Amino acid sequence: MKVVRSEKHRLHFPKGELYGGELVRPFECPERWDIVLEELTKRGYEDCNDPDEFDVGLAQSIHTPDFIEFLETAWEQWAAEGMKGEAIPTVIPARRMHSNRVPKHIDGKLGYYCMAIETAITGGTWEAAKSAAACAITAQKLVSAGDPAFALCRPPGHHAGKDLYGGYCFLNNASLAVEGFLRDGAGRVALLDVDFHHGNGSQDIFYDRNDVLFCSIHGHPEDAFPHFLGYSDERGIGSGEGFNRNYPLRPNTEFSAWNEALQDACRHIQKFAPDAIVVSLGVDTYKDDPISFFRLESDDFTNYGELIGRLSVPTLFIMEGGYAVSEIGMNAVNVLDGFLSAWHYSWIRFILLCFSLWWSNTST
Ligand code: 5XA
Ligand code: ZN
Repeated sequence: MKVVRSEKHRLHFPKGELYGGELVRPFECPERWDIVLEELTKRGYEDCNDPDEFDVGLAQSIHTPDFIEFLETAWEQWAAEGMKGEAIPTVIPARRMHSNRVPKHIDGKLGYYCMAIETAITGGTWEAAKSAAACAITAQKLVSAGDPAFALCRPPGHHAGKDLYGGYCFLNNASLAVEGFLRDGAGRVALLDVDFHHGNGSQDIFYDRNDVLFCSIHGHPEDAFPHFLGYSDERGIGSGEGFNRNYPLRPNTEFSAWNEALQDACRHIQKFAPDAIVVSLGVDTYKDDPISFFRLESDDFTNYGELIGRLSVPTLFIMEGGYAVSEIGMNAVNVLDGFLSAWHYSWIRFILLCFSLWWSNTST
């Protein structure tokens, strides 16, 4: 399995995140990336530190052009207004306020495009976001060419909707990869989101589509971020009806219950018969994650990686969340190791089957 990564992620590192009424050091920080890479290197994963250029055309197929332009220019406009700190909105279009008119002033624009204000925009944010998207697409191409791959994306992406940023996300890396597969000839793609948080952005992007099956296992929105999406009755709309599956789970959920949800999602994926699977791989389901409430142990990550590998479908893993920094590498790479053990085993089974068919034909 190849790992695609870019050092440009370091260009995005806000000093502050609004958490518990205080401006704290963001949970989503560059060390997360370093520790995952360290573990990948230790376990011998093949490294590709040279992603292709950001593909703006592909990005425009899932994000609106005005949103992309906003991300590209937000920092400049913020600085031009003489703002001293990092760009964070102060007003959001809430119920009964217009949410369809884009304000001219950057403070209003930030509120218009933002879904959660913990996420600051800085001078390097756009470059970093583009580099994460480029990693996802480069890795997608590797999978299309026949090898499983892991895109070590930072910043993450699954909260970014058609025209929304927040939850540490700007461009939806996993959804871009899905579009990449379809553009390269796939007929159907499954997007499996195992991050602790609901992938509201991915759901938003594919909600009316029947060529993408979206399954997400996450903290119940009554209890967990992003709070306003992720209920089990959100099943898709129009021709997308039935192609969106949410598995909201309650605080302190342990692996056995979590894994039942995953098994159900895998059954639906099997029935859908996708040409490729994109996994939004967040490891904030870990028991000691500081901002989440599931109870998975490190070995559980290996087990569920195996389950995904047993689907025997070309698979791309995209890094999302995970904030127990010391364990993020072990947990993420456990999933990949588990996946690979099942994946290699399924190839051996396939070769043995071909051999036995050949043997029975030649001996009769
Ligand atoms: O998957 N999403 C995250 O890990 C970000 C959650 C941000 C909560 N303020
Ligand atoms: Zn998360």
